[in-house]
Amino acid sequence: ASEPAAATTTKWVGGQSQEEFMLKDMCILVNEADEVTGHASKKECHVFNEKQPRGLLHRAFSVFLFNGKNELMLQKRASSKITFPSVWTNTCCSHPLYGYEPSEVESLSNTEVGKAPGTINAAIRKLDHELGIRAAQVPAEEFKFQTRLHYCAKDVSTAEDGSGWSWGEHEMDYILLIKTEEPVEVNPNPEEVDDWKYVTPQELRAMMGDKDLLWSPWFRIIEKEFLHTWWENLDEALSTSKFVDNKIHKL
Ligand code: DMA
Ligand code: MN
Repeated sequence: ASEPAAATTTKWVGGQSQEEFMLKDMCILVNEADEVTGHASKKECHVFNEKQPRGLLHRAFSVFLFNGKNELMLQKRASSKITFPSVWTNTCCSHPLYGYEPSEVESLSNTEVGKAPGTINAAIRKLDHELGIRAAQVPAEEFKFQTRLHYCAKDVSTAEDGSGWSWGEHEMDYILLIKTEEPVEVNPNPEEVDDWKYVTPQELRAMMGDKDLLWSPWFRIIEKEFLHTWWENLDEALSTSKFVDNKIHKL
């Protein structure tokens, strides 16, 4: 057994099963105002059962990474993921965790609009772990926080076995945009990612119309409610705070 991959790893770290992450990752519990109330294992947070039919509300982040041509990088989650396997989604999603250096607990910056230091540190760590994107290619100052989404979704693929429990998500999701003018080198971690690709808005709409492809519930919400406004105005969304809000969108 070893510690979860640190932000300094060059590529993915093999031999760490998804089960280990479920027990070791300490997610940040929050209330509906996004105030920290404690922490709990990734497993405890994501179990939906009679005792906690909506799991435990915890902090998360969703990165939308664009290349110099304003194409969005999508990932297809690995079939070995315990929650929401084999679905297409945004570039990278995960949770800010307790016990990491640099700290992942800080919420929105008090001094700078569009900065969310804790989740940005977590995003840099996970872009490396999931996609092998080096920290040097995604510096903290290039990320732009846009808004928070509070949503809950049961993983229906794990709900149909009659056991009375399933996996699910109940999150306070920080949405982060980043554009890299230099092409990023991608080395996907096969324990996390089955496929990835860059798409234009037209290509995304065509993919979402393909009945054979599955999509994460959080990506569907973000795509419907927010994504295209930011994408159509990407340089403005990144360089100004026109689209940033401190609200919590419950959807
Ligand atoms: C959780 O992502 C976060 C969101 C926004 C769904 P995940 O299941 O990919 O987390 P991890 O990468 O830590 O398994
Ligand atoms: Mn989660």
